[in-house]
Amino acid sequence: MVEWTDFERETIQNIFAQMDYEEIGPAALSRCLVVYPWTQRYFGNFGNLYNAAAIKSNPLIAVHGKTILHGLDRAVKNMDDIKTTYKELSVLHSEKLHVDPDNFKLLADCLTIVLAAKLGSSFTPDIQAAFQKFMAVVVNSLGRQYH
Ligand code: HNI
Repeated sequence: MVEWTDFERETIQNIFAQMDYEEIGPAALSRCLVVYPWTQRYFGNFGNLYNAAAIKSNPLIAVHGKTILHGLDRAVKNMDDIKTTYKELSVLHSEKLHVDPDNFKLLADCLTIVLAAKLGSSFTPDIQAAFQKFMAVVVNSLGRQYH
């Protein structure tokens, strides 16, 4: 069971309350597909992923970037039991989508970088620490149903 300080809880709630999902979700997912090109293999039915410009302007990638953030919302609303919250999503990524769980960490890192660029100097080390702790729990929970 993960313990959260008041500061960590407030930080996570604030970050997601202020986040523009339309901007950040697509930016994080497309960055992941560009920086770690092997992650493109799971999106073979998403059309043109030929280069960075194609990925950034791909409407299906944009929609899916938002879907991922809405998926993270569930963890924000259930910070005390992220493991159970993600049980089904973990099974889906493992058994149906066959997504290598190492990729969750790559996406989490891309999201952190996109946020840092967006928030600038207000993304302090303390805030980054809280955010990365949250994403580490998400990544761990999404990887729970793999065997
Ligand atoms: Ni992921 C579908 C959440 C990481 C590949 N993913 C989903 C859905 C949610 C979701 C929510 C929609 C489920 C449904 O339809 O019921 N994914 C998340 C979250 C993370 C994540 C919260 C990590 C933070 N997914 C990843 C990664 C990959 C990935 C890293 C591959 C590199 N996900 C997929 C694919 C689908 C998917 C592929 C199905 C997409 C589709 O529409 O066909």
